[in-house]
Amino acid sequence: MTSMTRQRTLAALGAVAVALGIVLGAAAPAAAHNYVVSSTPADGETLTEVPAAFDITTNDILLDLTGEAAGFGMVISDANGGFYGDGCVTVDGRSMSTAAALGAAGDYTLTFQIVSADGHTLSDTITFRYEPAGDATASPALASAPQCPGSGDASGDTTPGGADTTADTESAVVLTIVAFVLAVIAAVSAIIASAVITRNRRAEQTERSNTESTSGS
Ligand SMILES: [Cu+2]
Repeated sequence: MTSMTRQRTLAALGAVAVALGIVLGAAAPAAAHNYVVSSTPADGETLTEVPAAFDITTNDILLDLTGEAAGFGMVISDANGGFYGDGCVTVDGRSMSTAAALGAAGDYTLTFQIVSADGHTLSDTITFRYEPAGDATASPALASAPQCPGSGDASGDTTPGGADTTADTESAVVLTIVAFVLAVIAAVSAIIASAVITRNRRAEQTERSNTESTSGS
């Protein structure tokens, strides 16, 4: 009977451990940076035609809090410092895209910035070659990186630094909420565990006294 009680206690503690594990396990991926799982073009790829769009897909949801792609950007440049495209990006779930445009054949760089699911801003580059077959129409190079029309906000601050500060604040808020939720779960788990142990101890004592009184009579 005692071993049965112990098993019940262990089962209860196990359930608490599993519940905590699920919560921590769910929180862990959310706290990691997103990473790129695919892109058009792929890093090092040679394009023979201009694709419908340039896009980046990551492993997790992109954090587009304003719905206006704040903190997101894609810049296409050639080896001579010329820029292409309209500077506008669309964020949709795990992906970000921009209308594709390229000039003459040559080496290009796609520089991008995203806001991770955890609120951190990440940027990286993808290099690729463009070797159009036949007489493809080349878009004219722009002297500076294009700004998406209508993307300028009230502060006018679209620099990566500005986006970074906002992202860090958002990240701190998210981490605080996660820490609070974990603390509440830990407290509730401890209360449940101690209640189960106390109850089982009482049951054990009752069983023991019952056994004693039975054998005594
Ligand atoms: Cu991060």
